[in-house]
Amino acid sequence: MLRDAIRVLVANWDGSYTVPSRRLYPHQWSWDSAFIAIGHARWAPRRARSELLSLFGAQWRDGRVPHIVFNPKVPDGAYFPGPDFWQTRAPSGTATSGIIQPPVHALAAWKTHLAEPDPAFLRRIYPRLVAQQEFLRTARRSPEGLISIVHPWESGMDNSPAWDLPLQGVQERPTGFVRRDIDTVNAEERPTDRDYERYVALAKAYRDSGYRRPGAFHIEDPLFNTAYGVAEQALAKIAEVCGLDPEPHEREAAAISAAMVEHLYDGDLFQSRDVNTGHLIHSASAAGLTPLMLTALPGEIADTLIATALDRFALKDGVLPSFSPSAPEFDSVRYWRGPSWINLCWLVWQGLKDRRPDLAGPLADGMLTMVARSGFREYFDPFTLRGHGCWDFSWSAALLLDVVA
Ligand code: 2M8
Repeated sequence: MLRDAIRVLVANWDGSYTVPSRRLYPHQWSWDSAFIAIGHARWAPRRARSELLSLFGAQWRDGRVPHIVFNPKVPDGAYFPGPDFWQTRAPSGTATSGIIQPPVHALAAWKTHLAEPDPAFLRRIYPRLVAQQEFLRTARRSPEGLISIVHPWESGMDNSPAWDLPLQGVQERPTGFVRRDIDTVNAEERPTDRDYERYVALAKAYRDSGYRRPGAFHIEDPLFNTAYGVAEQALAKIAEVCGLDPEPHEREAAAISAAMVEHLYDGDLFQSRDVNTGHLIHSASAAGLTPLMLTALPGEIADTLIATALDRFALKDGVLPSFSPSAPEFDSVRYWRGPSWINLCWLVWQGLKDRRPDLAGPLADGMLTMVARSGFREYFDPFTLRGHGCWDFSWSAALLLDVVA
């Protein structure tokens, strides 16, 4: 299985970074590259460093790391929405999107360094990682101290049922675009056409504001905020290696953790908050379990989250669904509405390793079992373990290498 994981990563390598999958996602994606670097670190640390440096090569002047960096050699129209739609470039000249994804990159940089210590790499990437966080503080932080996203694609969990309610406010029905995703993958396993209309409408509105003004979708998401906090935890360690003061990062990590507990915790699970209405969006998304990664999370809240994971997400069985099967919106095959994803399992696994090794073990076994049963698929039916979405999906391979290391 390990040899197959490396084979997937080699096949998807593009010279300095890795595509998530050759046909469905033929460019560089932001949080994919972070997860992929974590896997590369286990067998080819040089590739892990290259993966991250190549992504940050497309960082914008304002510090944002775009969610897609387009490969100019890939024909226009191979992926929608492509460069023609986003109409923007990084200072390096490369065409990119204008939205972002969860900032899991500092963690990836730290894990890359742990696999093969390289202070020069850390010194090079540290200011870029800090600028990425700085963008979030400047452009996306609310008075409550939480970081917001402006598009479902920014959450990484595109069609999560948690977004059903806020998306109802998007009435426009843009026409004249052609989806490319359903050329490769069954339409029942992807977001609906109505979802896509809303994605396009939101992205257009944000683009037309010069990638500045949040619109109808303006959300504080627990996974994104967790990633932000985990980045500060990692930056504290990186700063120390670079001979810098870790304290501001430690303070920031504690502050985001406290803000999340105050504003996003519903007593069972962390929820998203709609900035436009000020209300929590009550859903049963596994994103709400990821705050287990925050070291400053109070012990009793971690215990409650674990109880929720056992009760509503069948954590003991080791195959964590992306949405609770006991909720009416659950769908075992449709993308982020229920299937089990290796990256989400991995994030929760990270949060459990120290707190509850007895539960982290089965979760690691669950990831191995899914892949052993169905290969390096994009996502898995949490009951039958059948694979869905594309084949030879990079982060499924990469994170597997980390799990078994
Ligand atoms: C999916 O998102 C893209 C848009 O960014 C898409 O559906 O085309 C999501 O699963 C996202 O989390 C992931 O980063 C991306 C590439 O794997 O695909």
